[in-house]
Amino acid sequence: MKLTPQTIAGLAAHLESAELNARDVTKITDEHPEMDWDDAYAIQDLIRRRKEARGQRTVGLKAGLTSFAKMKQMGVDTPVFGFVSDYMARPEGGEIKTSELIHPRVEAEICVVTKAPLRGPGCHVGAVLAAIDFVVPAVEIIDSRYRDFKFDLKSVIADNTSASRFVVGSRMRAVDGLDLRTLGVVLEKNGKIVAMAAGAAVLGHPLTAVAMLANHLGARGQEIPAGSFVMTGGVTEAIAVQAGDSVIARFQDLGSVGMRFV
Ligand code: 0L1
Ligand code: MG
Repeated sequence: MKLTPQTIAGLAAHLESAELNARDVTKITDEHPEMDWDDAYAIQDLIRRRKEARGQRTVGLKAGLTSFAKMKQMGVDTPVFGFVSDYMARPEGGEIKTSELIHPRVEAEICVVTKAPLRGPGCHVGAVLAAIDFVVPAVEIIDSRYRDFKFDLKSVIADNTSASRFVVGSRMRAVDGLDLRTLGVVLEKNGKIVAMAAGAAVLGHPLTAVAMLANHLGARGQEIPAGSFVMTGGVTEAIAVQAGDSVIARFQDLGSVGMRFV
């Protein structure tokens, strides 16, 4: 690691304050070009501990930048991992207040809930399939704290991978009845189709993202615990939204997930 514990604590406070006050900031590697990957995840871990110390529960794990469309959109080639907290959840069909956000974007995601722990190294799609309790659809609302979504990978990892809000659909399905690679997703904004893809857009198979997460955590002596909600990443590029917009993501076999931005 290249940053001191004091600098890491200062950057965690800086980024979390930007999130909670809906205020954008410049990417932190501008001031700290020496920051390495461990520093980036240490800042994210500290943001998580700050939230948990205030009583906010961590209710899920997320993989981001996993689809080819998103990697192209953001000009990167590696997935990133983060977490979601209880206060970020919004009900299906509910309202999302844009005054609490900086420049939200939506992405449709295939998600899973596990029934057995997953630990790398060596975790693969087969192990993930065996550990899945059920599959659910969701829409993630990302909101980079960085001005104009301009960042590099280390800065975005520190910023908890732009996690902001999420809406989970109400239909859960057993994984053995689904082909997650060919499962189609259509994303509509204000009644118009704005993006579409199949599950294979996420790293060839969305569960590859879960295996990569388990391997990432395993390298740090951690695991995906049984009962975890895991978001595998947007199947399409993220779509900008503003107050007045309605969004609905239609998932083949999994139902739809809708919300309004106010
Ligand atoms: O969930 C995601 O794919 C977001 C990853 C962070 C990059 C971004 O803000 O687009
Ligand atoms: Mg996402």
